[in-house]
Amino acid sequence: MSGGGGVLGAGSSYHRFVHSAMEQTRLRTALAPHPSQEKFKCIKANDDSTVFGALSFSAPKVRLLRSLTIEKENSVQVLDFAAFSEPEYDLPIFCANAFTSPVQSIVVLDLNPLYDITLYKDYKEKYFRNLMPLIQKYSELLPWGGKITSESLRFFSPVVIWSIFEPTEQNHHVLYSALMDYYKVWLELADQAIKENDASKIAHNREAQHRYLTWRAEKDPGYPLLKKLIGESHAKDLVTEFLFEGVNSLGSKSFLDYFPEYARDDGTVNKKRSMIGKSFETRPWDADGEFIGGDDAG
Ligand code: BLA
Repeated sequence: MSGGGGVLGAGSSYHRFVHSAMEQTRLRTALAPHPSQEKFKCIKANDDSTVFGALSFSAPKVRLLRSLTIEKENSVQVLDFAAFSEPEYDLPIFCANAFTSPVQSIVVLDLNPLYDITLYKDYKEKYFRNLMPLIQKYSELLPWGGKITSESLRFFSPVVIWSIFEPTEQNHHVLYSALMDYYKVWLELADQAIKENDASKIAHNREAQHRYLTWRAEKDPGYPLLKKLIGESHAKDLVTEFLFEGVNSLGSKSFLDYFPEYARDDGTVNKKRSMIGKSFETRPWDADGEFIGGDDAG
């Protein structure tokens, strides 16, 4: 029950996840080190008690598979693990983010859809129709975390696990199991993915991924902590060249091209995370993955 013990439990479960996820990946595909690996393998924090772990690879069909862990003994534990396909595939983005302090763990685990599934029904059919049992399995054990930055919902799927819970061994055991279940599903989808040949569809996939990277590189909730731990310029490098690598190469549109509602009168980006505010007190999808939270926004 003690907070410290819980935090240690969280750290070991994040490392165990990264280790097992890499093992599962190697069983299915050939990983090559990503160019960003060399530069970021030894990130040094401002204080000696914080340890960073960074890994990045590419593989057939996979443009970037990267993992960041941060551990500060008896204080915080962070996991940021993501996988992005090559633009020739419209695969969802594997997204596992967890921030654990002595009092709580904040978790987002999802197969982030490349396309807004309320608009792209066929995309939803293709990927999410069959995945709904995943969320039925976890929605009680890892309950909806309450109000959330409204803009974030656009990047989430109906199987998203958004949860805030006490960092106990037991809860982290469940989280580990969910992380592995979701990652194995992503690996299976990657296995089955068929290469797109239509240039306009490939361009569409590329832009959708770039829009996602642009959002997260600018508005990720982890950024203030990264700045505190390694300083502003290193944090910026980590975000643009490692965590969301591709933001400066996959497309040329700017944050404000994609998200003009953040424009200030002087043409700069509004620093607020959200223009709409937080909403969605309860899970805004039903058991069939239909969005039911529409009226709640705003
Ligand atoms: C909080 N992290 C949050 C919250 C979300 C996310 C939704 C709750 C606050 C909010 O509603 O904005 C995560 N948001 C996401 C993700 C997406 C998104 C994954 O839009 C994807 C599209 N979190 C990390 C890392 C750190 C981290 C790497 O993933 C630290 C290095 C920290 N997250 C962190 C902290 C909070 C948080 C400190 C609580 C403080 C806050 O809300 O700003």
